[in-house]
Amino acid sequence: MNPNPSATSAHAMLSVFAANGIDRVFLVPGESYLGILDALSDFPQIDVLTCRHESGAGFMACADGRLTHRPGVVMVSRGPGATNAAIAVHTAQQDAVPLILVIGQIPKADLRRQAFQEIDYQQMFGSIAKWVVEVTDPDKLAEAAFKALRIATTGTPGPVVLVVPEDIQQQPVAQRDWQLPARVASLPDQDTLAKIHALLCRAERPLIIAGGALDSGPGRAALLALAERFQVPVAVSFRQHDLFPNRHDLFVGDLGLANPKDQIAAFDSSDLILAIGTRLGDITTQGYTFPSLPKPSQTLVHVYPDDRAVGLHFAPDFGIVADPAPFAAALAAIDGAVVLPQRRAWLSRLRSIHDRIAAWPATRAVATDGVPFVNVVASLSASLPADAIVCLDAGTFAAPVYRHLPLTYPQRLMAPLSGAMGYGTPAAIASQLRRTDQRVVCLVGDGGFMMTGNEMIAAVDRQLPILFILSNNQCYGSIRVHQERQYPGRHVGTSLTNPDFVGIARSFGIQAERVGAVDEIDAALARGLAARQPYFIEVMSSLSASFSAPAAVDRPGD
Ligand SMILES: Cc1ncc(C[n+]2csc(CCOP(=O)(O)OP(=O)(O)O)c2C)c(N)n1
Repeated sequence: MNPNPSATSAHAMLSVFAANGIDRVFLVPGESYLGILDALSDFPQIDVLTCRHESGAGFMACADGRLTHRPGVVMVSRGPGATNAAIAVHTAQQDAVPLILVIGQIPKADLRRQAFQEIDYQQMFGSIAKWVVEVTDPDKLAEAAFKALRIATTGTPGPVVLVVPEDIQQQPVAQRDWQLPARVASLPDQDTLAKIHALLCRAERPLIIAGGALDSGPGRAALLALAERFQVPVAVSFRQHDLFPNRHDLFVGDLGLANPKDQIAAFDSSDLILAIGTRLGDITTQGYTFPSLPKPSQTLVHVYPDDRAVGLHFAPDFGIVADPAPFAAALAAIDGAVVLPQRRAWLSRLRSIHDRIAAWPATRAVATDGVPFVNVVASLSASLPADAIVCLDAGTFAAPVYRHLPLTYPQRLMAPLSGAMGYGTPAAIASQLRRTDQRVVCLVGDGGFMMTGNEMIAAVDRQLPILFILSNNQCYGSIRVHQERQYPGRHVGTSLTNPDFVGIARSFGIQAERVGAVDEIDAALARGLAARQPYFIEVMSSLSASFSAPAAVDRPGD
């Protein structure tokens, strides 16, 4: 019993969270953090979503952090709970989204005795978390929570692990006010801005690579203004399709897992790259080959709010540690934009490559082994609500979404940069909880659904009108595609025996139907999109269709 609930260390921690905008936590309970759980009952302003697996809870927190730019908070028990949650720490790190993983720990006196369910989390998460802190003084718990918020959201956003031994959670402590300071935008000096402006005016073949740090209202607006002002083509970084309107004349594609060689060669023939808000990481740079290492052949301006990311792989001519949105806005606002006539030919070259890639392949084609999933994506594209949030799991079913489904914000793409299976369903739950007025559509494979599909029950519990579309090809299809390319005819470990997915959805209390032929797709989607409650469509997908992707696809879409 806690005689003074307003004055325990757990309350102090939650007060810091609440004071800094945390209004939801995702958790699987555990005996190692009963004190924190108990304190949560004194914080009605914090919504508690109880999950079925820590990976599901963690993915939800990743998606929530991505949408709000505040840390998604996931709470788990020690040992088994923490190990289950590890995938979220990795995903938050790869995706650059703010996350706080709160772990209950064994009692302080038993630390490092290899006690029951003990883990040294510094060792476990040290290489993927931005900060791991084990708090052993109850007085310091609120301070640690404050620093966790700060570290998770600054520089390159990412995961922080906050470990709290069970016996320091309900200790009496003084309550202090830990309020994050308002963010002050960092901008380059006027002289540097003027130089970059001059570069832009002189460039014949400029290219903007826009990255996730532009994911905000001001970020999108500034990017659009800058691109239009100077008529600069825009490519978005890995899985950041919704940063720039995909039907805009200046949109020339995304940098992902399946860019054809001629497109990358064309991008690389640019004479100026403005890499704004991107880390210029592995996939965006096509395995660190575009632009060329270490000194790109064109002028490179790299703008990112973290000095550890700017110029990390590529030596830029201008490496600028600054907030990308005000940077782009300031650049667009300078008087005297010059647009050289040569830009027209440059743009049309990039656009024609993009148009070729984005064109829908022969849809309505019928494979003999099921429905080519590209047909489902094509129909979805035609009927996609203007505010749709498309949540994707990992798998080959997702390839047509990345290539062919044009999005315009507020339409959003929620797909893990980590390529983690199991992300889609929990991301859909978190997205619909956060964006109650938008339409959430979740696309998931039979493999990924069996990892975290149980979290779908939250859609029933909270009456979330999510449309779930499951691609059932009875296979870990993406891996089968890799196998066929590297070890033709040998299929160890990729065939799946599946349950009755429609039956599962119905047993959850969800309306469900099965699509077994191409001509059933449109009507099923119409019913699903019209539903005001969760709706589930199982598509009996063709596996063979995954092998006949357009020639431009070099790698399947994990
Ligand atoms: C957690 C996790 N485990 C394994 C993988 C490797 N992997 C990538 S895609 C894939 C198969 C996905 O299968 P499914 O969900 O059925 O979709 P499909 O590729 O068949 O469309 C696997 C196993 C991964 N990305 N994430």
